[in-house]
Amino acid sequence: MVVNSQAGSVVTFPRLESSTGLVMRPLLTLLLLLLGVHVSGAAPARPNVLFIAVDDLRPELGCYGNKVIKTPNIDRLAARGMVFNRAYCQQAVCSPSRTSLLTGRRPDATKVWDLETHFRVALPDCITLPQHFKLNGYHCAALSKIYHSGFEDGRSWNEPHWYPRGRAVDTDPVDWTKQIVTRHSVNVQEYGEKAAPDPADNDKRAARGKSPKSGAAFEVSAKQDDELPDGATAAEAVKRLHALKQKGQPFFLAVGFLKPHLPFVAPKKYWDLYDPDQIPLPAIDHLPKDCPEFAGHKNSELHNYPGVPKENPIPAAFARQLRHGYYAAISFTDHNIGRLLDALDAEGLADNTVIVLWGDHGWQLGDHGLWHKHTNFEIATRAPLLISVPRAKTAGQKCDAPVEFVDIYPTLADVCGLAIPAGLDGKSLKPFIENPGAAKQKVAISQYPRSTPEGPVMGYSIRDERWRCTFWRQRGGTKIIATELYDELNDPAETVSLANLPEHQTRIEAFAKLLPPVGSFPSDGSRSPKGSGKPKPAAKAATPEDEDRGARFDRLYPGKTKLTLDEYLAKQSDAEAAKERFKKFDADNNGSVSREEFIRGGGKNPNVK
Ligand SMILES: [Ca+2]
Repeated sequence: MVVNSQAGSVVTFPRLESSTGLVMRPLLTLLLLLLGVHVSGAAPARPNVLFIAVDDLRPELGCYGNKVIKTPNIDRLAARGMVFNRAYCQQAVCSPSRTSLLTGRRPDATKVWDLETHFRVALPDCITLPQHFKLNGYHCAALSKIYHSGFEDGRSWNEPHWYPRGRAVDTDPVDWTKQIVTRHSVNVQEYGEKAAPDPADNDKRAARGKSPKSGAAFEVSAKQDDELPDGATAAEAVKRLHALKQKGQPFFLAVGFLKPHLPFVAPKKYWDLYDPDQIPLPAIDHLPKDCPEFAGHKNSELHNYPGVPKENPIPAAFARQLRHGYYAAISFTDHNIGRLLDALDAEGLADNTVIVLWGDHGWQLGDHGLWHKHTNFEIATRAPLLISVPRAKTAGQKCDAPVEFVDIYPTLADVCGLAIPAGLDGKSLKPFIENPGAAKQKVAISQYPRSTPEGPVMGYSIRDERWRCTFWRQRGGTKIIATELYDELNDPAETVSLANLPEHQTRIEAFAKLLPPVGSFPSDGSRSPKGSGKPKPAAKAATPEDEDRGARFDRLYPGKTKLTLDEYLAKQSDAEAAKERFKKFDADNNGSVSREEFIRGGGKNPNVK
């Protein structure tokens, strides 16, 4: 239905408050006619959504100006959509970022700042982005990594959440604390024999109570595309698109690709696309001048892969191999994305499908001497965001406004004509899709927790069009223990923090006014979309920080009475800080942490007033 399309409007789909809105449409049309509003043509079907999540992809893409990388398929998606040049995740690590995007709420609302917490602990009745589409009559399905693995959400989908390793994993739609696993026949493994972990070694580790070792950090794979998890996912997605076309119902298909996340495993042909000497090196290989040491980290995620040199910085020759692997893995993913675009064309779905592609956060490839994510720097927080809306007049353009991943939920609802639920933390980007030069008012805010000598802090990093200002604030308090300021125009590599210079104090004060007030974010589900749920039972609304530490120990480490360091780290996202905590907890210094030590060592959480 097109109702007096406004100048510059991209596309207007029927706005339905809920599936019951279908019943209302003839009445609404009659009302509009009586009011003299022009109603033209039959209502087109609501657009489908193809939602593509890429793990650990930084904007190292042709359409973002990289001249070496080969990403022809993502570039052709860019040519039919809007490229958001300054899109920022809310926290540069998988689960907090994905959870925030999929719930439309910041990490301070989801209470997911780590890799151990399900968002339904804090927001039991939250209506997720796909769930909102499901409630509006869409058929919703997920392939491979969408939520962080192990934190799936059965209420989001109409069918089991499929993974390429022989399983579908979901939570029970009624009781989200129950996991449901079903088997299917597509089961591919990542490594070839040489790079795979040694099963005998892992048996020995298991006997000592240690977690299994990973395979190598990279592999030039002898396998064919579809013998690797992402190739199998692309093949499944092509089949699903065909089936969804036959179904004739609007769909929301979420397809996750695991690469370029470590390990960098890609078929040889993608490695062969690059001469490693042509791949650019980081502009700076150490932390910025005048930046606090704890803003960085010790590259633990990378060091956990066998064969990676133990020292920092990573030796140049090995770093070059890793960068080569990252590029190969991106080109492999690009090829898989191309298969989805081809399938949309082949099925005749392209003209009625909104496509969004996002990487869950940025990635450091030795920049600042750092690898992987887990920081508040520009290169870890900035991630690709491409949105293609059929018939958009702005196709192929780029938008420089700072935007946030919490904006994706309201944007997709908006461009598909669904109501935008109350309580979301982001804003629809439709004005920018209609006009990339639209008035910009907002900043993007990312965050990352750290342990410091002065206690736990949350680093809030605020980005406007020119500057990045990061405040490290006490958890649950108001004290700022460190501030960083970067001029992204004149120093895009963030080589020096300007926060100590007197001429920038007024600017820093202005940024400080944008900090989330202490305790401003709700800790329960009270900001769930209106009418979506009942009052929360107190037990489930409690956050892990509110939990009794004994209960937390039992939840995280069921059946255990004491923990080795490896066992402890397996459930902690911030390895460096966690190692320090482990030492602190281990009061009798015997190399293990008992349940009692865990309870005593944690002390009172500063977030609990
Ligand atoms: Ca990730």
